[in-house]
Amino acid sequence: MKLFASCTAVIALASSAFGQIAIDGSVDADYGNPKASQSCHTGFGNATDGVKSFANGSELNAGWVKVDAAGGYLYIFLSGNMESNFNKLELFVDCVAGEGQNTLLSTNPDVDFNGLNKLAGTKFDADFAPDFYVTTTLGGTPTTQYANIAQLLTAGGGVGAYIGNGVFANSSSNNLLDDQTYGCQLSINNSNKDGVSGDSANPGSGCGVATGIEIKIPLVLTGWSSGDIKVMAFINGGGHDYASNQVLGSLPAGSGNLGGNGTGGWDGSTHVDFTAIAGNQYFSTADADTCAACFGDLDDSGDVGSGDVALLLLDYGPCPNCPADLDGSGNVDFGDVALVLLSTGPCGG
Ligand SMILES: [Ca+2]
Ligand SMILES: [Ca+2]
Ligand SMILES: [Ca+2]
Ligand SMILES: [Ca+2]
Repeated sequence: MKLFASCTAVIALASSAFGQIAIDGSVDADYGNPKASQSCHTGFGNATDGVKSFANGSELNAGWVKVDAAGGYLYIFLSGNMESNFNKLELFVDCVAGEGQNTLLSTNPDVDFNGLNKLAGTKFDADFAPDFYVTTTLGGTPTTQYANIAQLLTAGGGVGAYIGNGVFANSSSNNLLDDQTYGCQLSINNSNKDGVSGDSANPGSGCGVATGIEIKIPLVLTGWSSGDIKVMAFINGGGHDYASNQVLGSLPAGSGNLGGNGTGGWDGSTHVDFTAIAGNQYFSTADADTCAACFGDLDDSGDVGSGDVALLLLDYGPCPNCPADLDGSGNVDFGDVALVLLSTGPCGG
C-alpha cells in the first residue's frame, strides 16, 4: 500500500477554487469546454429514457479533464450515458511521463473480478501510457453504481481496490459514490437524450450534452506531480470483454463496435490495438477546446458571414455528415442557411 497510504492527507486539504465542482453527474462551469467530443454513432444503444438513474443505452458524448493542483484533485467528466445493465466504463489516466503501460500487462491488480486483466494486450496510441485505472458500472434495483481503481505501474503489480457504491434513492435523485478510504467520488446522471444517435449515417454530434459520468480522484493516488494529464475512456461489455465504439478521443465516424480484437470479434477479452485506428484515442489537458468552435464558421475564418454561406451552397442538396449540414437533417438546405444567418458575426462572443 505504498502509494495509497498517503491519501488521508489529501482528503484533509482545504477546498480550493475548484470547490465549486459538485460531484453530481452535471458539468460545472469550472470545467470549461470539453477537450474531446464524439463523432461516432453509438453501437451500444442510443439513450432515450431521460431518467437520472437509468439508461437504455451507452454513449460517450464529450470529455473534460481538469487538474486542481492546489486542491489536490483530478476531475474528469464524460457526458452521455451508461446503460444500466452493468456495462463497464474503462478509464485510463496517463499522468506520469516516461512511466505506465502503453500495452496493458496481464499482471495488474485483481479488481472487479479480475476485469482489468481481461484488457491485457490492449495497445494504446504511441504517446499514451496510462498510470492509473478507474472502472465503473451500474445496474440492479435500486440502481446502484460501483467502482474500482488500480495503479498501472510500468512493470505491473501495484495496488488496486474496490471503492464502494452509490445508490439512487429514486429515478430522479442524484447518486454519490463517496469513497471514504481513498477519497474518490463518482456520480452518474443518466438523463441525457441528446448527443450522438444510434444511426451510423446520421451520427449527430457529441457536443451540447451537460450530464453524464463525473469522477473526482485525489492526485496523490495517480502519481502525478506536474505536467499534462491525458485521459482515454471507452464503454466495454459487462465482462470487460467486448468494447463498444464509444471511445474518447473518438473513433472515426462510422466505426462499428470494436469487440475484443478491434474489428467486432469476441474471444473473451478486450485487446484492441488503438495504433491501428486513425486519430488519437485519448485527450489531454493540453488539447485545444472542442465544442466551443464557432458554430457556422465553415471556412474557419473566425467569423460567420458570406464566405460560410458560399461554402454551404457548394454542398446544397442531400449531404449526410457534411460539415455544412449544421442541423443534421441529412440535407444541406435552407434550414442550414438560416442557422448561418442567425450566427452571423465574429466568433468567441
Ligand atoms: Ca458536477
Ligand atoms: Ca505514463
Ligand atoms: Ca444520444
Ligand atoms: Ca489511434
